[in-house]
Amino acid sequence: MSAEPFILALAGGVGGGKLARGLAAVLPPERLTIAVNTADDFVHLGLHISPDIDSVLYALADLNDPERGWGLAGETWQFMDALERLGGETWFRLGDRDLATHMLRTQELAKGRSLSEVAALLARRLGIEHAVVPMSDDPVRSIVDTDEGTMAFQDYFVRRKCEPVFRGVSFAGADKAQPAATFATVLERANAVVITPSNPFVSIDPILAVPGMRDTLLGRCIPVVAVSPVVGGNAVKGPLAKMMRERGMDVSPLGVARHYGSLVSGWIVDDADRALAPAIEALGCRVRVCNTMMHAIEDKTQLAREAVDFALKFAAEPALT
Ligand code: FO1
Repeated sequence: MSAEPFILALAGGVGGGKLARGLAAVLPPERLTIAVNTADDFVHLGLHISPDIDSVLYALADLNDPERGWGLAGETWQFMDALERLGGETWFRLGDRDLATHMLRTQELAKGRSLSEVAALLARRLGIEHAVVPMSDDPVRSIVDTDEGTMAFQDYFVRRKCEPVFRGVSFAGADKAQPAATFATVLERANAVVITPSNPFVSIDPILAVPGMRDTLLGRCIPVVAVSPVVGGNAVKGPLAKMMRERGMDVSPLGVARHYGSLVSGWIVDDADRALAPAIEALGCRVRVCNTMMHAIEDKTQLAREAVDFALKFAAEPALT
């Protein structure tokens, strides 16, 4: 392991942004790249929306709204109110300040720039030095399979508030997508990968569905450390717990570990799930138990330190027999 290890982080929405912020606090730009899910993207009201890219950018710029988990702090909704009055679609909330991001992205894409170039432009303009790269510059879209049939991701996640019974998700366009150039380069250079505590089904699996991603990760034989997005077993609220229950999975770090299989070599689980460590180790993974709840920046930074330290120790120790 080089003295200056290079970390590749895989991130989705809310949980991804929090740990990305922590990683950016402990690693300089030359030692960290964050690859982000784009399968939540969609064109809405004529604007290209990239929710997970924006969640990560806003988190890195300390502009995100911590209560909502998405969009900007101090946001106003005049545009939405005016659109409502005109009978327009307001189920997907676009704040007045957030609108600027979508407008700029849509304009740049219309000029022929790639998602990667737009992400880099926005990062630069927001004063972010760390590299935030889309998983692909080609369109990949999560199509959610439910008891009511298939639906586009934002229709399931936002318009229907995840009410339909979750049956699975496919990734339209993944078979023809290429990893974004920067992502492919970083994948070859990284000394370790950190999978942030994002939704496995709709934030991390789309990244892994990009052709060659999973094989490259496995082939590189580098530590892949993941922070469990589930804490405290069934006590977990929110869409992920419901999705896991509807897939008949244990709503626990063990259930998530089984989902990722041999791709992840090291799990970080919360103190609340310490009792599950042996069962996860029995899958052939190493386990580190610590606080994984991220509220203040100190939590994000401490968890990032744990993840990087765990990944680097890994590389130092012989693989599990
Ligand atoms: N999530 C919601 O639950 N309701 C919304 O109205 C909503 C609007 C929105 C606008 C911009 C953006 O970047 C994200 C937004 N999100 C909203 C979150 C988004 O659906 C999720 O962050 C991801 O797609 C899943 O991680």
